[in-house]
Amino acid sequence: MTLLEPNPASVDQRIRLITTGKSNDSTCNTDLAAPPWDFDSRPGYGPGSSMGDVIPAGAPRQGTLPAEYREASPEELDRRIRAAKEAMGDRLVILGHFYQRAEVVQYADYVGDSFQLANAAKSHPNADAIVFCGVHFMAETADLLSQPEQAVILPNLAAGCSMADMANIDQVEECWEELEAQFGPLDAPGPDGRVPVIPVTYMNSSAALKAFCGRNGGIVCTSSNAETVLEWAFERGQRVLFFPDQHLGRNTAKAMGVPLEQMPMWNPNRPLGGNDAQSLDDSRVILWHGFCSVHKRFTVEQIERARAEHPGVRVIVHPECPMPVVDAADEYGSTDYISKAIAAAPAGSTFAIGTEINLVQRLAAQHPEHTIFCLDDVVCPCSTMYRIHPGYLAWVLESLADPASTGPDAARIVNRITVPERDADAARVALERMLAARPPAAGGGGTVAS
Ligand code: CIZ
Repeated sequence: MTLLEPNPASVDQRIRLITTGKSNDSTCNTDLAAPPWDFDSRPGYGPGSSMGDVIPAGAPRQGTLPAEYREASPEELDRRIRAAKEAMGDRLVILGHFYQRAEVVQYADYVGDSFQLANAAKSHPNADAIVFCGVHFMAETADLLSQPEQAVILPNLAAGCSMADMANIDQVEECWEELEAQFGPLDAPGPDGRVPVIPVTYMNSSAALKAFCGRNGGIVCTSSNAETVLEWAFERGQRVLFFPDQHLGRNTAKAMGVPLEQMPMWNPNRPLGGNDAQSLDDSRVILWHGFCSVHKRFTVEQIERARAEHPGVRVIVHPECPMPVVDAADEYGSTDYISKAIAAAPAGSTFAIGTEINLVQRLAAQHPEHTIFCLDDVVCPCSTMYRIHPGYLAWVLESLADPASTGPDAARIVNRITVPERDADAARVALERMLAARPPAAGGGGTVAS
């Protein structure tokens, strides 16, 4: 990083230095210096890693943020957020995802990955409201695991997830029908006692897909427990349909010894997903054609450069990165794995990290005893996490703290996320199977075999 001013603590500040010419770094989009409400009325994921992804027609949009929040200074928003938080006391829990901007994370009662945060929500059954500073599927999971009377709030409804949007329920149901035509009844065990296909969805998916898995003998996984979950699935099924992230599915199955030839890709826009009947017959893991645009940015060349410039560097990447990047790294693992690996390292270690830049920059600030940098030197945060801004947080908190908001159904509560009843129970079944397979406490990840 070439800085003409001292290294700022937050990614937002860093982007501002770039756009005002005070840093020689680069960003993938200078619009990131603008507030997200500039994009609320425009279709698309907004600036950042997912800006090239196609947003589905029905994706939730955020209405206009009232002017008093758009026009407030950072100091005024800070005062109002703290006052509303204080007024709510124990009735409120604020959750901040690892990938969230520092300007928002500072108000969070808990900071973690999506599953840790959903569990944090569960551990506060008496709070009236849970404000999830993350993205839509995370708020849905918190709603599934919290009490029915608790309101889960997403400060900006446009904070979706482009990867989660790459598999929708209609496409997955069509795929299931095609697989049924291929393999016969999908709930009928073969001579070995296993059914033809077990559906596995990554946590980063809509509640409708989690419910699909719950109804069809399937399960949810996180990046921390994907291997345990695949083992669970292989005990019960001859093969797995894994959605939406092809990379997590491929990297995990490969580490378990599944040959690449037995992992065909399912493209929902093509008959039989673009496969022939034989390759589906021979398959062990059918990979959905989805990916994360944050992790797609990491390359083998970046790893080679980090090693050339920092001899002895430890390269850790997230399993949502493409396979060649995971193979070239020293280790791979979930956000929790990365955080714990850094915390456990001897002082003076150097880390090149392949995951979202807000987390990398926070880890660098929390661990001045190490040198920690993002593999990608272009500053390009997650587009959808970026949609949460202190202005939205102030708005949702003041709505909650308003005396008119006396319960979850009160008129002043804004941006409540509720999983429809038709999906909630089945989605919980798939989540409970995951918990029974083994809680994701180990952090996931591993060392890349040379
Ligand atoms: O589950 C999460 O929060 C994400 C997005 C990844 C991870 O590794 O924690």
